[in-house]
Amino acid sequence: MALIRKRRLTDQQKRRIEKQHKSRQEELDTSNDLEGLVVQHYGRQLEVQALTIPNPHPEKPIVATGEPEPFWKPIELGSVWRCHTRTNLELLVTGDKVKWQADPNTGLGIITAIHPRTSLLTRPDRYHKVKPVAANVSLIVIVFAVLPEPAPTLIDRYLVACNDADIPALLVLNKTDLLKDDDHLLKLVQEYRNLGYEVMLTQSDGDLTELKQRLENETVAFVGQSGVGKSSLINSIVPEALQKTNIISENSALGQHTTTSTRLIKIGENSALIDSPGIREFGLWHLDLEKIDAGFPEISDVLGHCQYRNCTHTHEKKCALKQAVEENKILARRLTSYLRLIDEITEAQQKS
Ligand SMILES: Nc1nc2c(ncn2[C@@H]2O[C@H](COP(=O)(O)OP(=O)(O)O)[C@@H](O)[C@H]2O)c(=O)[nH]1
Ligand SMILES: [Mg+2]
Ligand SMILES: [Zn+2]
Repeated sequence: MALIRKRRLTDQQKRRIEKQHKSRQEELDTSNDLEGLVVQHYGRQLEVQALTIPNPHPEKPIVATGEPEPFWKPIELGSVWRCHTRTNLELLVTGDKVKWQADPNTGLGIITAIHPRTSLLTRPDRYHKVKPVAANVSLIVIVFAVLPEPAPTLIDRYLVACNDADIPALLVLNKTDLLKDDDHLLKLVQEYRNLGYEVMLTQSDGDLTELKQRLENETVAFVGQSGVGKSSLINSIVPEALQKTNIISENSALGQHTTTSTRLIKIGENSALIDSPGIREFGLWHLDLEKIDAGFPEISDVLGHCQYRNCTHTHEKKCALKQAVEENKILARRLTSYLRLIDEITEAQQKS
């Protein structure tokens, strides 16, 4: 008995000492690490952009005259490096801010640590596991357009997803060149503004100064139905991004994607755009029932005030939500949206 206890203690001590040793080692190893930004990831392959450079910079090996020049990649600000990660790190994604080390002799880097994330966009993989897609997105631009005619339920759905990801949303009505005077869409714009959402009106080849200013200091993701002009807008804002526009037979229609990578594109000095097929599908993934309520703040305010606790807000005579609609406190359209989303999710849950 005593023996066992003694051995257990020793094991524990050993582990503790090892742990202390390891963390001290890591501290030592990482004290000269560089700061970096993950600008692209394909599965476990990562590309990191150097945000700082070592001081002093490692010196290029000198070779005797006549000898071939060895490989050498200087560590420059903004240079992009293919990197591995330390095995103890969680799965990293585009947008992650990291600590890393560069090896000029190989042109490869190793990521040693990850900085805390301010946000994380995820999506289910084909095995229904949650996969991270992009980190540190600070603004989601929901693009809709005069044509194709927007489905307000879809916009509401995006808003629910943004709220769930805890990322502010900016609504952008694009293709305003196609707006008619007195267009019903202007009413829709006003409705969202009344609900407290930020809405901008744009035309892809028009003056985008206001939008560009709004994107300053943000890491942005553009979402929205196909054909609304996301790629066109992105091309106008960051011509370097070179988005393909208007390819109707885009592979995604067949459930495939031309690329599975998620990349980060700088917009000027302090802003960035993160783009990937996964992000384009943002908001269309499965949502949880309890997240719907939170995405409709004006409805959440009234929920719980119905006569019946299990009120379906449809046929009941004394329903607080329906009453709020009659009193113009809630838009009938928003209640319809809300109930449709609830229905959809309840149905999906019954199936699985
Ligand atoms: N009239 C008009 N057409 C636009 C505008 N922006 C984009 N388009 C057109 O709408 C179509 C779809 O644009 P695209 O950028 O590919 O949309 P995405 O699917 O959201 O990326 C293309 O034919 C564009 O030329 C705009 O502001 N006004
Ligand atoms: Mg596009
Ligand atoms: Zn009710």
